[in-house]
This record gives sequence, C-alpha cells and structure tokens, in this order.
Amino acid sequence: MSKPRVSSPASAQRVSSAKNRRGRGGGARTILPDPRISPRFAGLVTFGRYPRFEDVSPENRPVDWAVFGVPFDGGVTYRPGARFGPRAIREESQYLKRYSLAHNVDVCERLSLCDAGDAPVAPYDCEANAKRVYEFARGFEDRRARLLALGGDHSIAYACIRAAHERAGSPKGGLAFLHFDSHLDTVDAVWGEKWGHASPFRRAIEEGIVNPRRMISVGIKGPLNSADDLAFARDHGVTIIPGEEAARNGERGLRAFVRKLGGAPAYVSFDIDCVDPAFAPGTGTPSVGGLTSAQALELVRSCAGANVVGGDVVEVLPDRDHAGITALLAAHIAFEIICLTTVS
Ligand SMILES: [Mn+2]
Repeated sequence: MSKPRVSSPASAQRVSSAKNRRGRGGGARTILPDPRISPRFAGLVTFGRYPRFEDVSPENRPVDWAVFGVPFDGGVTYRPGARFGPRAIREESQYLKRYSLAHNVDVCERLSLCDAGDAPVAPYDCEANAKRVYEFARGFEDRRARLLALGGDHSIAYACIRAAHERAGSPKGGLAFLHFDSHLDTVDAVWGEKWGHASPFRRAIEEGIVNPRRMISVGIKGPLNSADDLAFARDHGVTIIPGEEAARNGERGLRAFVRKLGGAPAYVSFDIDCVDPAFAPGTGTPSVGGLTSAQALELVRSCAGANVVGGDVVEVLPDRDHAGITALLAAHIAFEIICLTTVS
C-alpha cells in the first residue's frame, strides 16, 4: 500500500505532475494539485485550488494575480450576508478548471496565480473598513501582482480601486473602469452613510481615481427610486449600457469601448446582481430581468484587449443561494477576469 498523501495546497504543489510544470521559458505559472492524486473534493480550500501566496515557489514570483477575500457586508442597504461570500466562492471554485476554451489558453501555464487569504475588515464601520482593505491591497508585497477581490458587498470596491490606482502608478485622470451591475452605485449617501455599497463609484469619481469618461456601466436596470438616480453618472459622462441592451448585444458596445481605451489601465468590477436572480439568486439587492449566466460570461470575455490592472466580484450572499449556483458563477466570472490578462 502506498503512503497516504496529505491534500493541502502546499503539499499538493510538491506532488504536482511534471506536466503542470511546463512554463514559457521558465516564466510565471501556477502549480495546482493534480486532481488525480488530490481530488477536487479533498484538501484545504483556496480559490481555484491556487497556492496560498506564501506557498508560491520563488521561480513563480512575482505572481500575476493574487485573489483575496473581503468578508464585509456592513455597507448594505437591503439584505445582509455577503460577508460569507468569499468562503462560498472559494468552495464552489474547486471545480474551476485551468484551460480557457474561449481564449484557447491554459491560464495556469501562462500566469502565476495565488490566493492571498482575506483582507482585515472592520465589520461595524464602512469607512474604517475601506481604510483597512485599502492598506492591505496597497501594501501587498508582490508589487507587480494584480489584485482580485472577492466580496463582500460593493462598498469594498472603493478601497480596491484606490489601491489599484496607486499600484498602477496613479495614472492622471484616474483608471478606466469596466463596471457590471444592476445599479450605478453612485448615490451620494444612504442614511447618512457615504461609504456604503450604493456609493463607491461616487467617491471614486470625486477623488479622481476613476475617470468617468472612461467608465462603462453594463446591465443597469430599473425600477429606480426616481429619474434622478441616473443624473450623477450621466452628468459626469459615464457610458451606460442598460440591462436589455446588454443582454441583446452588449458585447458590441463593450468591444468598441475597450478599443477606445487604447491600453489605458482599467479596473473591472462585477456585481453578481447584474445577473438575473433566476441564475444568481444569492445576492442582497436582487433585480429581475437581468443577464443569463452565459450572457454575463460573454460580456466579460468581450473586454479582451483591455489593460486590466485589478478587479472584484462582489455581492454573493450564500444564505439566499440555491445549490451554490451564484457562488459557482462568481468563481467563473473571477476566472474570466483573470483570463483577460492572457490576451494581448
Ligand atoms: Mn453594485
């Protein structure tokens, strides 16, 4: 009888097959557990079964992407529970495979990916939370790594954008911004709270870390509180692709928008509530008449060519989910965002 193997990400790295070790001229790559030795239903859970950051071997540093969780839902205006999102997404990501058929690339051969754990949070205080998350992301030791946050409610995006802006060299005028959501999240304040999940892009635009003329919001839909809900974004030149149009042919608009960016550093934020609750029921502010899972995946893929410097996938609320379908979709959306950086 052969010796039993321990199925942790670290030990799995050591037992991974030689096939997994192929890289491009010794370049960056991700060493995954071999699913035939350490099955996908076994071992400690990290996003995509990627190694923990501290387990990435020196030859695979600097990493290309560090995925991290932000278990915070203190900024919600309706149903709480997204603080459990990162764990649920990691759990469902165990069945995330490495080869992108859409982009025809073995992502783990091309890129060094890791799970950096969770950012520290301040559960009772949105502004303090933003500060903690920002400091975690800004200070992430691998200076070249792009960061991908798993929420958490959408308030966490402000901190992640601010860190991404700084890590990208503080481009003048702010980052370009590819935003998928049912809502614009540009409300000034709700119940006096300026740092909640209805306001992150208002703050980011005010601070100049997002350039509204290089911002596109895809999947926006009603009903709204009033027509004024759109005023801030429209007045600042944000491009809006409403939900119906996004479902019909949002790819065309996105491709044209990305072409116009001409390689400007761009941040991608994906609120799972842009997907119809029939496909993604596990979210706190559900909005009916949204995208299908397939449409959402295609829309993210159509951002190929954008110079993505960071991103997030937010608003997964596992207690309202069924059979993990929302978290499973979120894991695949995160993968699609990562895939964008394999396309030159
Ligand atoms: Mn949102």
